[in-house]
Amino acid sequence: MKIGITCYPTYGGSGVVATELGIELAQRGHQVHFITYSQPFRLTGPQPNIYYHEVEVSHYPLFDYPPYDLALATRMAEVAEIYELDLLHVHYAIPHSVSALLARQMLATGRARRRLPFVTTLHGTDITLVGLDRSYLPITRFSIEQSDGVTAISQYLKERTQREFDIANCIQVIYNFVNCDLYVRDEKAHERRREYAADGERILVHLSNFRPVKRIGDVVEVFDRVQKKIPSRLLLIGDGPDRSQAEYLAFSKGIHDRVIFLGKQDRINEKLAVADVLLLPSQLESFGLAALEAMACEVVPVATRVGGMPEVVEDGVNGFLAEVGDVETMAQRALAVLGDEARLREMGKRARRSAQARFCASKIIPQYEEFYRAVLERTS
Ligand code: GMT
Repeated sequence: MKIGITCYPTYGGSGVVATELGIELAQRGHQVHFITYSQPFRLTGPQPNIYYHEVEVSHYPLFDYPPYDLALATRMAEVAEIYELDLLHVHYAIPHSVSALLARQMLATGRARRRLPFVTTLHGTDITLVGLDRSYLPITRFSIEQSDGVTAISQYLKERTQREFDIANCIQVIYNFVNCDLYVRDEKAHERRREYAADGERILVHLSNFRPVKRIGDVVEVFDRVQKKIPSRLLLIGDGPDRSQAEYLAFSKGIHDRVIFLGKQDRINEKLAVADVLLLPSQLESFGLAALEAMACEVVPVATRVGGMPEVVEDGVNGFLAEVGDVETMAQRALAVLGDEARLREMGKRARRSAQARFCASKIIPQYEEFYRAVLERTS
């Protein structure tokens, strides 16, 4: 198949999923065309079967708000015509599904007169935050309803979309995935630990885009309680609006020498695999991709019981769940495993087994292929 993929190419879970999906599809022989305003950050080099088409947005002085969605629709239609795409797959409803809808109409009536079905994958904040803003809700609902196929990354998100948007479409849950061959705790990970911590110290990690929904302050609070009892370090991977607040909190608690801000990173698999515990105390997660990536590396997640997290982390089995803001419980759970090597390793192995059994790319990518085939058949 020839598939056009659009996503937010900068830091964020939906862009990660879209890019990793494109890479996996290309490895399986499909031709993948990314249509985005900059190169997706996890697309690090040239790869067979992958093409990248940049969307140029003109900054004419009259445009206080340059119309990106229109430039995107135009580029989608152009790329689809020139490269004879079979379908578009957009990640994050706003504004991508609206642009795809326009592109589909342009091709249906323009000189090309060809069909261009599009699939929308809902990731979370496109529904839970942005989509429920009155100024976006009607058009988001419309573009979801107009999609030729809709998927959601968790059962929670599917149900919430159906409930709050009151839409009639059938939404298929296709869970997020991880490449279990790449995300692995190997011997090299053991050696790399020494870059961050001394022998005998534990490593806790957090990975996100540092937005308020991630509650970075709670990450520092939990770590502060842990490091008082067990010698440990905190690795913070990523960047975003709440980073400086976290830096100041660590400084004011006098633990900044134990907190390592790594910023935006490539090869996340290598960084995660050095850790023992992942902290993900989010206000809301429709899935919690960071938890899954950590679990594949045998890192035990300590997360919040919100959204789709319980579909990924089973409390007390392959990780821990606590209520939002309950930093005491999160610290206690982390201490319980960090202080018991055998329990830590056993739980880490169980976390990996869960990731392998349900969320490996090899299990999930065929579901997308099947979904595309069904859409193409339905719309032919
Ligand atoms: O919250 C983020 O990290 C970004 C956001 C996005 O759409 O880029 O993430 C959402 O999609 C991820 C990938 O499907 C999910 O793993 C996250 O749980 C989800 N975030 C929220 O629901 C807050």
